[in-house]
Amino acid sequence: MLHFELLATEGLARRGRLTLNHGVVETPIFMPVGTYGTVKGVLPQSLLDMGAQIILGNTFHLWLRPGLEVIEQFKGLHGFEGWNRPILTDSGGFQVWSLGEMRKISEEGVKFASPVNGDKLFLTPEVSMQVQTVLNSDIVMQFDECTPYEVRGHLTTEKEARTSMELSLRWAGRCQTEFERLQNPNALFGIVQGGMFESLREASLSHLVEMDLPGYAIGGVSVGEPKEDMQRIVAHTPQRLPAGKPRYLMGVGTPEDLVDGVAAGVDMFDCVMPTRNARNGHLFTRYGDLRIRNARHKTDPRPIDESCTCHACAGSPTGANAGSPTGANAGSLTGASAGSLTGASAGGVSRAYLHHLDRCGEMLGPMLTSIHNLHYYLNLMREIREALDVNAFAAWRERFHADRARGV
Ligand code: PRF
Ligand code: ZN
Repeated sequence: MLHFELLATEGLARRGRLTLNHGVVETPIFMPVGTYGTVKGVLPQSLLDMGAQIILGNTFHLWLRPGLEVIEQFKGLHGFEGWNRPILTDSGGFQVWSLGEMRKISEEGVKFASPVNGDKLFLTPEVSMQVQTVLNSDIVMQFDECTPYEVRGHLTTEKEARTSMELSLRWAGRCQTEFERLQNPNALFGIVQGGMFESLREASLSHLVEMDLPGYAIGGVSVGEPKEDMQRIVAHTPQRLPAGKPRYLMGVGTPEDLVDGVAAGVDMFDCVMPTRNARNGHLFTRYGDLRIRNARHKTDPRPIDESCTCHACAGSPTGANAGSPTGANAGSLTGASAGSLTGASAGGVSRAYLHHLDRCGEMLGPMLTSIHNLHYYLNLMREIREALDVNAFAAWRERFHADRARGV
């Protein structure tokens, strides 16, 4: 089941509402990545607090561990991981592709050795649909081949990209047949491939559109190509997909990439960047990026981002501190926090403290920075939705770029 409603548009940008079996998703949306059935280091309650509406899971990883017998016992991924909102699962196509030399692709599917125990496994479009049916994810991705940008130093030729794209199209057909045979009650998305070639992208999408799937993704970008190539494909493809169906740009990207994607007509994004970068001390803020490992933060009493209302910056995801017009948040971080220790809620933490946690390898460090970065991404999308609601996205976008260039 999937229902998509367009609420407003501004240029190619769209404000929409997606209704799935486990709930409603306001678009444009960012989807936190929970590969193994966990958004690394972040409590499900924290995800709700920061406004996450839908999260990702991975067919490939969950098939290997814990395996279908375990997840079946919980009637799917929602019950297993304790998340009763929408979930999207990737098909495994991209993940087996990422195994590099360890796999062998044929018409039938992909043979590979399990990175967990070396078992020989065979992932096919049918198996991917069977696994995703057990996972009971709200959005099921087709099994595809992500066309590489280059292989061993040579750029993928148009002929190679066509062969790969056509294989993905045949696999899309097999996915649709199996998805229907299994009477999966959720929604199957097709994935546009075609490498860096606009003509191939158009051929791919026109075949997928003929299949009349409930939603479409743009795959095969952010695979090591120069930024200009990604921007060229993102500017080309979304607008050519059916207006009445959701559009999902897979595995992208930086905050700037998301804003450009929305401007090009994309509704949904996922990326490991906010969580992976958080674990490496790379933090996103309204005024640019910050490296918490840098020695200059050693004694800095300020929060990561003074305008942020996350658990790490404000102590309260609802912004009870930061929202205060008297600036009580800044005060609480520079010493006035003694008062908050007597109260019921914790205040935010300083850059100095996060720098210290990182230095000591304390697990609270990546937990807090992951919350902050995800909050930043989700809040970015919330601001975009609010701007689109009042036809002010273009103005919002200019301010976004000016703020990001200001520096922290
Ligand atoms: N295909 C699938 N998953 C993906 C991609 C793809 O092309 C990408 C490309 N950026 C990320 N995740 N199935
Ligand atoms: Zn924050």
